[in-house]
Amino acid sequence: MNDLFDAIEPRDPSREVMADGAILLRGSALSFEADILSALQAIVGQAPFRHMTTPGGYVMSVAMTNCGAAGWITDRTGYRYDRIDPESGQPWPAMPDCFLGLAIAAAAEAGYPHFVPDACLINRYEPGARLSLHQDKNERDFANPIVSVSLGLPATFQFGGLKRNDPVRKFALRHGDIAVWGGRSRLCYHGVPELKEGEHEKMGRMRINLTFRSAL
Ligand code: MD3
Ligand code: FE
Repeated sequence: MNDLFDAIEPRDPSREVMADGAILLRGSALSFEADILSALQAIVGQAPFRHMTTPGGYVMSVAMTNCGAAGWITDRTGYRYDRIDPESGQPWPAMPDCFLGLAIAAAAEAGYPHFVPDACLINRYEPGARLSLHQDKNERDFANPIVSVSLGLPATFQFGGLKRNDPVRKFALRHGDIAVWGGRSRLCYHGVPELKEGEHEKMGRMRINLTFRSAL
């Protein structure tokens, strides 16, 4: 059936199916690079990157900020979405139109035509930073996918199953790659092992990942 489909409509080489519901669109953000980077600069001016503390008392090696109606936060009391940035006491910066348009277009391309994000978590990795294996389950409705945009240094991404001990597969995520995680992949465990040392021509010594969510 897949072969028949490919014969009619040849597979787009920039599109990879990672798992049921998980689609990788290689380089899809590259044509919006300049708009994304200037929007990012404005967001970080209002809501700077910070290292949050987990409920267990660990300071995360990944620095984070948010834009949109809600932002993901963690502190000693737990993980949650909040409309207010706890550092400023103000609402998170608005979601820029170029972020919103990119996320909606990528989700539609991956087969989720109704996705409208209300939150964008922005992760900054410097060499050595890592995100241990976890599930994203603070969002209200898991029928909505998550869209991620990778910028800067390349990272290995670990993609597991519905149980923490399920085997993981590894994918390289590079500058400009967009991935959409929905359906049967939505609650899969995933993580990013220590970022390797390097220097990216546009982003310098870091990796930034935008994850668009329908949280509220
Ligand atoms: C698979 N971020 O912010 S993006 C996160 O590269 C997060 O910063 C990683 O995991 C990063 O929660 C990975 C890819 C990603 C995001 C969400 C997912 C993969 C996902 C949700 C479900 C399954
Ligand atoms: Fe995650």
